[in-house]
Amino acid sequence: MSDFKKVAAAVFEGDPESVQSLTQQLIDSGAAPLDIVNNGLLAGMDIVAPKFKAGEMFIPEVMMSAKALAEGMKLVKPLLSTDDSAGVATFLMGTVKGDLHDIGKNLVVMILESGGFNVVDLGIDVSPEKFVDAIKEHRPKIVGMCALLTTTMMAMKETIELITEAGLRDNVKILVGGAPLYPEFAEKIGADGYCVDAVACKEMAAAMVAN
Ligand code: B12
Repeated sequence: MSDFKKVAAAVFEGDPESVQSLTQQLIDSGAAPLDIVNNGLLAGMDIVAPKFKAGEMFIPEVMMSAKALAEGMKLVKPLLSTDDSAGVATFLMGTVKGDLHDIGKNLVVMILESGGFNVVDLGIDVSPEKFVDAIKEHRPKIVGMCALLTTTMMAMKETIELITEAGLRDNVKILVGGAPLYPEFAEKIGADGYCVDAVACKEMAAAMVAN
């Protein structure tokens, strides 16, 4: 089994200690941080997802996998090269109301920070009101919203409507993401963009602040 596959297997098994030591071994052997994320840590979640869907894994086990993945991410985070191309642009991020998924959001935050963004992470289950208050407080250039459930996707629309009602829509660009989303949905709810993954988000956000 390759070293990346061993990390993936340890994530799937929900074994934080093994994820830590195997990730450290990969780092010590000179593996690129993003390869460790994509081919090791996230590859582990790719094993979890279909098993959860098929009812072969249950919530506590998935939570253990998420915890194991987070341990690996902690080691990789400081190694992601940082550049300051985004200047000090603030990116406000949150998982929308009713939604507790944060693995993908946390990854996007990590990659944005490595791209020089000052990220204010509001966490999970963020109400439209909280997004609006945070825009007033932090004056971000970009607001990012994450949803993983088809039932919470509409909270993004609600949030954009409240941002508009508060007179703040012209002050911010809005990016949306999460597994069930697609570009036409982003357009339909009035977002400025959809990104399929964390690296695409960093690139789109950097282009937005450059203009
Ligand atoms: C892990 C997981 C959980 C964990 C979450 C742990 C955590 N801390 O996040 C737990 C066990 C808690 C959980 C709970 C539930 N889950 Co769940 N979960 C998943 C699972 C297996 C993996 C999600 C994940 O982390 N993927 C890995 C990350 C890296 O991918 P990602 O999130 O898509 O993020 C990437 C991109 O989308 C993008 N991106 C993400 N966010 C953003 C934001 C912006 C701004 C941008 C630009 C881009 C971007 O970049 C990321 C990195 O590249 C998915 C299966 C799946 N296929 O997605 C189900 C899944 C999302 N869950 C599902 C369900 C049903 C639930 C529950 C309702 C189960 C239940 N019966 O209680 C609850 C809901 C809880 C709630 N209210 O939110 C369903 C949703 C079905 C649907 N159509 O809505 C799925 C699809 C599983 C399935 N049935 O197939 N879940």
